Amino acid sequence: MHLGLGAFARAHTAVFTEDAMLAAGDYEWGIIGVTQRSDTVARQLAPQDGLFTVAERGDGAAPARVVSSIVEAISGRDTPELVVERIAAAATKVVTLTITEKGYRFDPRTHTLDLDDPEIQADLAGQPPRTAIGQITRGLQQRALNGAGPVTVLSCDNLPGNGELTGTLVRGFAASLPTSESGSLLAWLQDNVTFPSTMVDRMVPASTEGDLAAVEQELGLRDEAAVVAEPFKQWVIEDNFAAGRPRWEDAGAFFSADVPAWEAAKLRLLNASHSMLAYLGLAAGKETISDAVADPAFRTACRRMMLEEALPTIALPAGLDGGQYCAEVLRRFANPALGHTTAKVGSDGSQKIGLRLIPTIRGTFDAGREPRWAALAIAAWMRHVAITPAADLNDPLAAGLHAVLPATRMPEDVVPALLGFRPAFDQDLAQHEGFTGLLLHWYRILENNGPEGLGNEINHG
Ligand code: CS2
Repeated sequence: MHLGLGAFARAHTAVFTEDAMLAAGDYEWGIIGVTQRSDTVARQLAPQDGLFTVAERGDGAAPARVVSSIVEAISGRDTPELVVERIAAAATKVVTLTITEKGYRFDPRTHTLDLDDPEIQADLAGQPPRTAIGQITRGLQQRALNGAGPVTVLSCDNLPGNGELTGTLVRGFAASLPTSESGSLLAWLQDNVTFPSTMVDRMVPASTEGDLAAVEQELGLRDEAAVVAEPFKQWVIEDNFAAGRPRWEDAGAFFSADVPAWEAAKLRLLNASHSMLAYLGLAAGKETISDAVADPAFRTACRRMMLEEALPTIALPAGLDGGQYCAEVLRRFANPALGHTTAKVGSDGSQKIGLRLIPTIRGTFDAGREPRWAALAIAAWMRHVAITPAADLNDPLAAGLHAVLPATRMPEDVVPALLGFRPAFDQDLAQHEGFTGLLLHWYRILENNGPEGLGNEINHG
């Protein structure tokens, strides 16, 4: 099963799974894909028997290929009962997830299930479950009743300790059910379900009409569900499976006991600088990440954030060369054929900045230095929030963010107001004078000096 059948899952999970089957000659596997918020992909894949194209873009791109590992595509929104039934089926051995940060419905400060979320409450009250955590837990509950045996739940989202977090959320849901149900379910989960952590990496933009037309040219077939992706892909997985799995290692996945370190490195180097380039790019009217990283000043800011602030505050996993990794990240961002938009990477900022940038900011302050560059990324996000009308801000917390914004939009008002937005910033950081000072410095430059002035300030910083 795969929950969250977006472009990323098709270009990553589905490709690794097909490659594993091909390499191992083990064709016993197939993916039941579940779309979460809309049924578009399920509708696109159904008449194509689940087949879709992956077209690589950039240096070293392989020819377009048709991927056949998805055997069924269903809409979690329209047929939640079917999702529960499939998770509960004995044939299901692994449930993978790419539901994005906001799909987990967790409280970012406590890393526990957000029991105030109305959809979680409705799922707990017994409606056909609409949230991913509700679907998984109800599916596991049914699985226990069916006696369908152990299963692995494998989060593939950009979250630190994604396996442990998913386990906590599922157990949190189970524990909030009536006691007549929760006790036995919690015991069953303990004995039958594992939640390994993973680090996933591949840049996969949303497919455009132009991408579909190019694929049609290449294949001679119209594919409504085609995806484009960079040639690079990586998957690091903790080997803790309850009930068998495809031999993903034969497809190039790497099994490691050190997934948290891989995940921290990826989040704080790649994803943090991705977000930084997105908000700097948006401020300067640049449409894509490759346009943003082509700006020498933005590239400098990004590189210095990684090398001077993020790297010194991360414990790298064995085998990862930090300097090389950063250079490789910048090279991948520069891929002009990918068309990864700053708007897309800049979406859901409230869910991302805390995971990607705040650990670097804390670590740098703790080491007695100023996180100048990471603060620039946060200031650029703040300004993006402040100048984008709430209705256009692509963020699940857009209304809440706009509710705290002052009417004046003066930097000295906006910065403290957004720092007071508790889902994003803890109180100690919000009251940190040094941090406020850095944010105000950059915010004023963004506001008053324009992209050129910003460039000058970066170059002289
Ligand atoms: C990006 C990621 O949209 C975003 O926030 O930073 O989706 C990024 O492209 C992937 O994590 C790359 O593996």
